[in-house]
Amino acid sequence: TGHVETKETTAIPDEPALIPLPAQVNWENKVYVIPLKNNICYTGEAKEASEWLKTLISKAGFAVSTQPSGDCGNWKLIQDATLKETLGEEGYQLDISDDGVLLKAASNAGLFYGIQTLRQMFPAEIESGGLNAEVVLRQVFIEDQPEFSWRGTMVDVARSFFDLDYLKRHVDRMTLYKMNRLHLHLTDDQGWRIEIKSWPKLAEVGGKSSVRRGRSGFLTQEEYKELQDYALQRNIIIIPEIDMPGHIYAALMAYPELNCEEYSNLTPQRAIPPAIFQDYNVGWSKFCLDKPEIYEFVNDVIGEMAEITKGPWLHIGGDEIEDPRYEEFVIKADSIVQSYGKTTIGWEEVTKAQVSSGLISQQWHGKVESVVKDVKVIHSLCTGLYLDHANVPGQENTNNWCKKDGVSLENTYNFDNDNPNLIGVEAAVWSEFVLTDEMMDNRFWPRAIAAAEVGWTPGERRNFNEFARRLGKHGERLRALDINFYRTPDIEWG
Ligand code: TNX
Repeated sequence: TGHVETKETTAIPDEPALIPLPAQVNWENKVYVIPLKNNICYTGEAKEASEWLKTLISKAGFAVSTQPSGDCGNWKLIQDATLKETLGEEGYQLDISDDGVLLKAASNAGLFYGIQTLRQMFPAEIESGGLNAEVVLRQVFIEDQPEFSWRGTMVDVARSFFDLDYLKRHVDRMTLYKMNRLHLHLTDDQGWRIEIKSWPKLAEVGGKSSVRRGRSGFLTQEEYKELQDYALQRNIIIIPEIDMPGHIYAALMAYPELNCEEYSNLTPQRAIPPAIFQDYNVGWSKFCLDKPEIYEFVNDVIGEMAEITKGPWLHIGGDEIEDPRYEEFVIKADSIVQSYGKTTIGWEEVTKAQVSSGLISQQWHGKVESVVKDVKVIHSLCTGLYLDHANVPGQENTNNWCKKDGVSLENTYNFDNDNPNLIGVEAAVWSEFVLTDEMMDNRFWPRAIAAAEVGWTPGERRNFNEFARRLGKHGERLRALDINFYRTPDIEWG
């Protein structure tokens, strides 16, 4: 490598712009100069973390070896479950001193997050490959853990399809900001995006359609599992959503017997069957809830999704539908989910029904008063977290029903939700108008970074202007990662 040994006087670098801001940070006016040869020593289950760290350090051009021992090395990784008491499930402690770097956590997740913090202390060029410059780390003591356990994004792959490659890239981007949940909106009127072996026409027929100008396709179960494992290695759990009993036309098109009437009466276009639905209206399609076959369908589909899903949650949708049998449906679907050992998530409407108390409600307009006491809540309120809305007033190809002027970076950042049952935040992008990878990037980034900080950093430490200053310094890194992020005007992008 082209590294040179330390000069006598090394300038102290500025405080790195860390996002999310750690719970507690003390910077020292000293540096640690990374030597040409490095040794990572690890204990407990930190082997995996040692590999992530090795990748990071070697990307910066240094030689690195790893060794399972607690008592050597200039980089020490300590995994110790008893640290859970002080650092929590996902927290970490990072100490950079004259002796080198010491990172401790109760879990692999905590170590992974500590490594993401370190990653942000390295020059942005490491994101695009090689780097050949002296790297000095500013000495620091950090003790950090997230305020919320749920720090997610939702990608609507149903209206317009986003494939395995894109979703892996999306996972990579989430890791840099310590996000840990990826919700896939897999089904809707315009398309069905996951292979179901017991009902093969769902993907065969429903996978071929999309919203107008959008992309079609579906994930095979093998691809879904590949994405899931890729995400899990990075501490991100996939939550699959099968939206029922409304938003279901793609399934009705594939299996007309799930309808009450001929679908020619059902599509807003009054098209001749089997027409595909490419339009934007919501809240018009539904299962025929009088038919017992519906529950065979639900049982089969939920059963297959439960089988291929490693995370504890299945999302049943449940949004935007009126039907006298709606509540009965939701209660039955919830118990089917539970019969497969999973926990149900639904859009907030599901809490109109007397569902199980363990269910998690995802709030999007905050209008439904739950009939279940103390139901846990994920915050996705459209006023701050519907990122299919415009970045600035007038941006093309955006939804605007929730906020005419769009959802600004500041709207995403300055949310306050003092609901004691809140478990976290999820930034959602619906894809009626989001038709390409570049457009999806532009909607998520940088607003999802604001959501990530809201989910992680304690409320009293958050300040929009100060966040905006740090965010600007991430411009170079986002470019190095080839993310087509929206260049928010008032940010000084470095
Ligand atoms: C509402 S919010 C929807 C989606 C649309 C979105 C467009 C919710 C649970 N459902 O079906 O895509 O608005 O912004």
